[in-house]
Amino acid sequence: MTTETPFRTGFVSIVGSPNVGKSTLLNQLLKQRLSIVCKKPQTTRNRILGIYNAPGCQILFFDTPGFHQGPKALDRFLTNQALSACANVDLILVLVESCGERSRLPQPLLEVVAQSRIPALLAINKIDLIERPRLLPLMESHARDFPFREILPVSALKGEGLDELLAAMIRFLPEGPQLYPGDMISDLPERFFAGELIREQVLKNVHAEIPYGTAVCIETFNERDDGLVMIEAAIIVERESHKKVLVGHNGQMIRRIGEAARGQLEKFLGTRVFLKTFVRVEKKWTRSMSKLDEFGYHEG
Ligand SMILES: Nc1nc2c(ncn2[C@@H]2O[C@H](COP(=O)(O)OP(=O)(O)OP(=O)(O)O)[C@@H](O)[C@H]2O)c(=O)[nH]1
Ligand SMILES: [Mg+2]
Repeated sequence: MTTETPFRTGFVSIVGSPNVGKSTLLNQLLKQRLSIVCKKPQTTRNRILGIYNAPGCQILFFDTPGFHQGPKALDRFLTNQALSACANVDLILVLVESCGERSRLPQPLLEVVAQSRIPALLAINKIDLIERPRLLPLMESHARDFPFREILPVSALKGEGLDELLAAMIRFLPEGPQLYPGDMISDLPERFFAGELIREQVLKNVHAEIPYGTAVCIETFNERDDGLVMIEAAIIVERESHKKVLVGHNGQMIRRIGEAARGQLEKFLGTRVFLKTFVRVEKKWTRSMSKLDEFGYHEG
């Protein structure tokens, strides 16, 4: 008689401080560039669902904004997104860095994790940046500070330790049927990812504090019969001076952003894309709840 291994399905939230590599990890696990990545903090803004499919299991991952507390409506929105991800999931994966300031455990976030009573694993990311002998003391110290079920060293960037991490996560998932079709990678619409890929190019090409006050609004998204996808996107900034920087001398900057974004969009959508971008000033939108809502940052 053979006993079949039951199918496991569950929700896993990836949480942690800004810039620790949450989105890089999600992309590596899914082998898809689903969530935008940047060396600057506060890149991810929405809770992004990424679906991992393998024989015998389906994991529904939430990538979340980095947990950080600040005064603006946008800061509060980002923090709420991170905190709400610590409820109604089967497992919480906390991510820290292997060295530097973000190797410390994010205490306020861990208090929420503790209250949730949801099992938590810790992944220590960016182990490619430290000497191996430093790893064990770090793992021991984190184990003393919080009752993580398991602590796993990984490098999301280099793909190290990910099989072990996946195996550990699967052990904590409940038995249950597959919830989404096996070829689906997210529940978010393509136009959401279009906006994100454009915002990623703004983050990469524009310096200083400007990207933090930037949102992207997809005004039209149409696929023509011949397969060409026509996209019109407004890049929203807070000030006229920021608009000047984004447009650049003779429109050079906005052209560079548009061309790079179009390339990424064509890869993501697997088809030709016509992209028109323009810059619009909306004063103090990061302080306004109604504007946040308008630009796609919905609570809940
Ligand atoms: N050396 C090294 N760098 C990494 C690793 N994982 C991520 N990074 C880099 O860390 C930076 C931040 O990565 P993200 O994935 O955007 O981090 P995040 O936690 O999603 O950041 P927010 O969305 O802003 O909270 C990027 O420059 C990544 O390339 C890693 O394992 N090793
Ligand atoms: Mg991110």
